[in-house]
Amino acid sequence: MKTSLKRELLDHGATVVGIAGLNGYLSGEISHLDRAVSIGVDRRLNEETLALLMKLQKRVVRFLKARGHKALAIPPDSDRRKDTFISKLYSLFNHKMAATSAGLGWIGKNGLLISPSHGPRLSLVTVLTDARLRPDEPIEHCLCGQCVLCIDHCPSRAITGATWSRSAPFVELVRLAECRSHKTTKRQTTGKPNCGLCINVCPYGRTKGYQDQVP
Ligand code: B12
Ligand code: SF4
Ligand code: SF4
Repeated sequence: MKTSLKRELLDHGATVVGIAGLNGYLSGEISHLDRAVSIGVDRRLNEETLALLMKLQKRVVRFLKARGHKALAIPPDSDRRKDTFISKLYSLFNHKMAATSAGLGWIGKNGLLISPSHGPRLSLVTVLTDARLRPDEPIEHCLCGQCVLCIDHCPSRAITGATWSRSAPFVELVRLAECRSHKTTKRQTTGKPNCGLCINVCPYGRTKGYQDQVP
């Protein structure tokens, strides 16, 4: 079942797919759905990408429900969905946590999921399920090494330089208030809310010429 689900998603636009085992890590309301299908696409999170991610989620939900399992799709822009009863559950879940647990990458110094092949350039989405899919191997440690490019380039000096590991996942990596306020100022001055310099400078997953900067 796992192989055919992954194949179907990769054939329809997913860049990477992993299965996470989240037993013991979920809040009570969703703890019965302790497997996660974590999906990444190598595109920035714009309207088109949101549509693709949600189409992929629908495929997963159809696939699992047709085999008698429960499935809960957490939308990619979970913080912007506040209109339905089910949306109360979204804030209980974090796509990066599913992705590290599914072996798709680690959390970099920039606070983002870093995939060895695509760096921080993946937009993520998750479907939780009770199907007994065999989990992939989680990633345990940050592989940023001595690199400090994102720290040096962050315009709001929001990146602290701390290092993530699965055993200490909630260290303060990014001072989110600083990041958020930089983006608000940017929206006021340029009309565009996003910054993403910490994505652009990361050597992981950059096109050739930049590969030799990988620490
Ligand atoms: C809210 C939010 C923001 C807020 C942050 C506020 C906050 N308190 O987190 C703001 C507006 C600042 C923001 C900014 C950005 N965001 Co944002 N954001 C989110 C959102 C909606 C929720 C994040 C969340 O739950 N945070 C709660 C805190 C507690 O978790 P965290 O620190 O983020 O992550 C920790 C856990 O994952 C933990 N962890 C990891 N593995 C494991 C394993 C286990 C077992 C455990 C227990 C924990 C654990 O370690 C992480 C680091 O401490 C997610 C979508 C989602 N539902 O996941 C997108 C998301 C995280 N954002 C994303 C992006 C792209 C951005 C921006 C680049 C946007 C931009 N272009 O400017 C910036 C990047 C800033 C940065 N360097 O982090 C992407 C990240 C993709 C990636 N490759 O990582 C996401 C996943 C959206 C998506 N669907 O793709 N964001
Ligand atoms: S999105 Fe911009 S301001 Fe926020 S952490 Fe990344 S580089 Fe810094
Ligand atoms: S720029 Fe360097 S330190 Fe920052 S996330 Fe990428 S590899 Fe890690």
